Amino acid sequence: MHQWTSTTGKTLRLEEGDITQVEADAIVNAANSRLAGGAGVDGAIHKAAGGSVMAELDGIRAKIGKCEPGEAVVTGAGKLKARYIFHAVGPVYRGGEEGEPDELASCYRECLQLAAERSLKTVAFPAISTGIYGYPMGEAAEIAIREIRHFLNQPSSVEEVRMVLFGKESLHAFEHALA
Ligand code: AR6
Repeated sequence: MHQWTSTTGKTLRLEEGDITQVEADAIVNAANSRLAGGAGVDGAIHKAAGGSVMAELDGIRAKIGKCEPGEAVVTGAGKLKARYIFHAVGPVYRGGEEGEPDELASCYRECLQLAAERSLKTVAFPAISTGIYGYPMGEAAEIAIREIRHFLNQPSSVEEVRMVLFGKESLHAFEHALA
């Protein structure tokens, strides 16, 4: 299954792809607490968006210090085909019993809330924490899908959420969780 529709006609869509190429009101980044950039999707997003995004993060860092796991900060999207980037900090997986599921769920909730506060219609997520941070794909997919469905069943401006998955294996794990 690639798509799910809420009772109110809002959709969650799963697709394989590169999130830097996606057109959406907001794109979510899988960042780190220092908001310092890095490898993985974080590196790809900064490279594609250009230096304005890191310059904005420098300002945010100067104000708030670091961003805790489960939280997210907002910047513009530079050269990407989006209005905003939501930089969400996922948990580092340490076995799953040290609060990681709640922190990961919080990333999705926070970003969806940020979208609603800005009256956005479309949001695209990567599979936060499932790369360098080691979260098992199947467990992460269950959490992401549960939180997105719950959110889309409530009234808000958000009409479509896209999970942009890097590779067939991630796509299949999310399809399995959605089914
Ligand atoms: N589009 C969509 N998904 C992608 C892309 C892309 N272009 N590139 C990678 N992925 P990761 P994390 C997938 O490691 O686990 C960074 O250094 C990837 O296959 O990017 O949250 C940060 O600065 C995986 O499924 O993020 C942090 O220090 C998913 O995105 C740390 O890594 C997340 O993998 C965050 O680790």
